Amino acid sequence: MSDTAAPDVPQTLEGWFVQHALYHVDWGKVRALAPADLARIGGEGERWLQEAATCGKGDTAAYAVIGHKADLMLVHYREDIDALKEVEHSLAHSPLAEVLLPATSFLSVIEVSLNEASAVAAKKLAEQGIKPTTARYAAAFDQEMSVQRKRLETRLRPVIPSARYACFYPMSKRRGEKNNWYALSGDERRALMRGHGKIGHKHHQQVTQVISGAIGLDDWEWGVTLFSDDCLAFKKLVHEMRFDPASALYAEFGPFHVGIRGQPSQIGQWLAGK
Ligand code: 76R
Repeated sequence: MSDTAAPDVPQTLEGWFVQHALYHVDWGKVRALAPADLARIGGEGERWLQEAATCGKGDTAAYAVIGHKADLMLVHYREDIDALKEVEHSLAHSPLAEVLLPATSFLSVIEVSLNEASAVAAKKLAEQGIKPTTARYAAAFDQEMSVQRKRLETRLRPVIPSARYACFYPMSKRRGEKNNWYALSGDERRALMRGHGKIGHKHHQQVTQVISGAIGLDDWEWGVTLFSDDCLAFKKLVHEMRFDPASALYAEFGPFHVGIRGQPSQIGQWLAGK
């Protein structure tokens, strides 16, 4: 399929499919377990998590979530939706699931916007006098996009950053009567995203962000996952962005979840309250 059909729809590249899966731990049940059963579930939990994290194509990380919205957040990066279903299903059938209750989940796919790159490519082709409706234009445009894909491969299929803390929230762009992101022109959206990127870039030493697109996949339009060794950096970054027009006028936010990264070997101890 050609990438040239609708010039004002931002071009995007997609990488890993992502599931944020949040669970409550049934602590009453955990406390009532015989020590041998607790050890068995902890050991199997470690094995399951280790296997999920080393699946070959993708990654899995576990976070102990602060607060009552959930206790455990699993973040899965996988090649396709089928592989996400597989990891979800294998957990449902593992001993660890005996003490877990589903809280919520979010399905998305890692996305890098080519909004800037595609505008530059379109301009370049226009300057060469290549008309947008021609096959030559489609071929040249697709060629440019495949160059971008190679350049961006490590951002599209990353390993989950090893930072101690993660902050996950879903968001959408506003479609209000007055402020409607989708009614803006491409140039207006690009200008706003440039301002957004500039603010984001000021924080890039402290925070790694992974943006995943969920339009057509889940109830919000994007998943935002921030990773940092300093959880105050989440507050500073998100606070500053609230004043930026891209967020101040056009962003709607879902629930925030903050968690502390745990290694597979820690899950047994964690369940045991250590
Ligand atoms: O791809 C890039 O890194 C270039 C610039 C960029 C884009 C295109 C960028 C930079 N973002 C982009 C797209 Mn972002 N981002 C968010 C949030 O809380 C809020 O107010 C909003 C949630 C944060 C915290 C954040 C951080 N970004 C997007 C999109 C897709 C929109 C679209 O395509 O229409 C969303 C929904 C979104 C939301 N962004 C950055 C950051 C940070 C820290 C950066 C700088 C990255 C760096 O320079 O290393």
